[in-house]
Amino acid sequence: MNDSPSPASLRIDAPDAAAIEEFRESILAKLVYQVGGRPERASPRDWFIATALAARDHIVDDWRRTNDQTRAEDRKGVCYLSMEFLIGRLLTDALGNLGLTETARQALAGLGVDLDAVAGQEADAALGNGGLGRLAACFMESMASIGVPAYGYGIRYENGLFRQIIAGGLQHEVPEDWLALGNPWEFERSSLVYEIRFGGHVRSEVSVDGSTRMVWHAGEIVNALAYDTPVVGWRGKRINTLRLWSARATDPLHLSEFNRGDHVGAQAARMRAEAISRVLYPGDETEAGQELRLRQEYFFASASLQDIIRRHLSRHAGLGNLADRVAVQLNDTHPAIGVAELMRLLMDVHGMDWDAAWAVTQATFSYTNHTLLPEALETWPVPMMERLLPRHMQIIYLINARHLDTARARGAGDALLSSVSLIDERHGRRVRMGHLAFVGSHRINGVSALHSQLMRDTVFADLNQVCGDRITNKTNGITFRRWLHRANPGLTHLLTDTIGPELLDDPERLEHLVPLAEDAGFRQRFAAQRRAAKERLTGVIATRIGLKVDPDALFDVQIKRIHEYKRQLLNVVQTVALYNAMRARPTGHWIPRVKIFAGKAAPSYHQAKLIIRLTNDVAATINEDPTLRGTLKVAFLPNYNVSLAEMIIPAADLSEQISTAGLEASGTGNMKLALNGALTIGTLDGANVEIDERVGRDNIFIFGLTAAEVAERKRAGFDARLAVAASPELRGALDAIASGVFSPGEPDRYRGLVESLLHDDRYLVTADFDAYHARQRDVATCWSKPESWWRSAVLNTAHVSWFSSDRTIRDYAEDIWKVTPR
Ligand code: 26V
Repeated sequence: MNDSPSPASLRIDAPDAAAIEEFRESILAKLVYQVGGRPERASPRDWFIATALAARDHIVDDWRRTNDQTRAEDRKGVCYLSMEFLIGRLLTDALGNLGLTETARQALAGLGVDLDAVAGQEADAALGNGGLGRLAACFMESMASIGVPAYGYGIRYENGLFRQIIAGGLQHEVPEDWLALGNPWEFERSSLVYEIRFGGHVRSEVSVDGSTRMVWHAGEIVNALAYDTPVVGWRGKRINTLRLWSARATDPLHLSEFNRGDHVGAQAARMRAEAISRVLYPGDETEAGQELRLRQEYFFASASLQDIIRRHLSRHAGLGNLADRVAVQLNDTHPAIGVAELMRLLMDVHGMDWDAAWAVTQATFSYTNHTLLPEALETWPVPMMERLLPRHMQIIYLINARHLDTARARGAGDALLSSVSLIDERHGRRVRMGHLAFVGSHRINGVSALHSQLMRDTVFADLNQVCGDRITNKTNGITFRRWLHRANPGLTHLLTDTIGPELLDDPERLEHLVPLAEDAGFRQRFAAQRRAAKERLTGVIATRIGLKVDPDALFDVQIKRIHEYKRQLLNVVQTVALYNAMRARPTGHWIPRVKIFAGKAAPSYHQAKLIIRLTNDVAATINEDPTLRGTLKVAFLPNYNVSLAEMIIPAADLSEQISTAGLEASGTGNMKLALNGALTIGTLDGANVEIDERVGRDNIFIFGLTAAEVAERKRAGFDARLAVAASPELRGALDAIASGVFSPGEPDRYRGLVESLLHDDRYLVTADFDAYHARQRDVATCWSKPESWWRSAVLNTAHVSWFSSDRTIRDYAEDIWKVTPR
């Protein structure tokens, strides 16, 4: 796991000898008394645990101080409910934000230990699939950094996202046992336990005061146990809490069964209960519909809301003012059942009447949508809901009845009513979780300007009309601490040396780089940083897949989940077209290029897995072809995760953001790559549109159909065969793939893939091919003029400060949460 080739850390912390000595003593004490090791025999893993525990000591006091202060001042706080937090490694993050990196480096050096090697020992916490989970992690860091009191609430999965192994070109999934060697960052809160109920039935019962209440007699109870991880803000400003729930059986062992000799049966209930937090669902944007997934969603939504209510009641007499003290953000529909759960808690447990409870609920929640893909919009079968959550189903019916009354009063007819109903009656009765989140929230947001507009125009048009304009845009952002300062310390040094260390606190200063784009000396220093990062990545490529690549070649990078709409296939087909052209004219002027791919496919997503296989097959053929003399190489790097992203991004020259327009909600990798000075080749989709506006058309390679044109093509009926017939290069590439040039042992391996492209090109790969191929030629031309390439690269870094997640969070704080950062 030690694969962190990062160079020297940022010199923002100038430690004195005493601090270094103190930290060294602390590490040694942790090693001896907590790890139980000895310095002369300690493994790198032992040193990691000892260092993390020493760093943790620096956090704990500030953590308590932050919490005490927020409570004393009774500040409003944010609760960010998310099924996923893709946080990655924490040691360098914590040390960096505490200003302790140099202290730790020198403390360890004195013990003959290298900090980077130690940091490389940490398991990557992959409690998320992709963009949505990583956004939650960036938001947590930004909230702590700009001073927003916040709790992140989620699930402590025992197994995070699977580890991807590529064998014979195929993806294999292996469980990721990230907790196996211990997790020094988490604190088990054994006193924070909530009961989560499932099943059973509901009865209305008369209480002693004569009032009637609905009482839910559950069939099954599971405990939720809290684990807290501190989230350290920049310069230690605030320390917030990431609170993750772990499922525990209420009755771990049926002793009578055990004593009767049924040792397995005696543990069955426990296995069933604890399965809830066993594993992260690995499909992003694919409909799961699995009962276990619904159990996970309710489990964490309920535990989180019970915790929020308990914390509120520890300081307030009632729940009527809940929304004044806390804003609850729903990260996609995954926690949307929380709308019904909060209603249940307010009414059935705390005795509020419907109208008061509904007012509190709507004022408390807001909802972020992250995708408009129909297959990713969650719905649950009504019978499953009735069986698992009978009281919630009643509440959802009541919410729906009132919601439809309002719509009718505003003049809605039958068609509109069935479109805005919380129940989809079209294919079996199903609860629409997006609708539930929408009506239960006072604000609904999309994650880029285009995406928010498409929400208004398409999927949520009717609801937005009936509910009064509630949709707002909050374009995503990324934390610059992780994605620039830590991932690319070399470039960061160059920037702070040139425009001053204030940059670390004020990213808008990046604009001061604009005149430097005209300075040949600066461009050269900028390019030298890239060259060093590429040199390091070259080493990683060699050790991981045994491929030798030239660090002077153009590094052309597409790193993200493998999905048809993201169009890795377009990139691979273009690679084949380029290969054909190179072989046809071996003496032509070809710039050396390395196509780098990385990403995981959902285990059940066969088409995505086939695309991985094709990429590896194409790579194997191209990388072995002597006629190319090394000018083109293709690398598929296995097991893409946060740590691998941190190594690839500083080394990328070209950033591939080529989704079918209208389908990528935002993208955040696009921001990370542009910030590190990569030029984007992309469609006008998601946040690419806003990147384009900021960096300017001269510094980005835009191509392809717009979202409106895509909609029009689909409406008119698009025939891929005509597009292929009109493009000899596309035809040549598809013929090569279909006829087995890249799969000689099984010539028909990709025939079906190509056939399906010709018959139903849903993502318009063939429609955009020529424009993409032409733009790639422009890329090559630009690359061969270093002056213009590096001018554009500098201007990319200069113009993207707006994509800091600090800006995004300030926007949520002001417009949605009504909290004041400080
Ligand atoms: C859906 C499902 C369905 C059930 C199985 C598990 C599962 C897991 C995740 C999802 C939704 C994924 C949505 C998502 O990741 N959207 C991405 O969000 C990013 C942050 O806003 C954004 O940059 C990407 O464009 C968007 O695709």
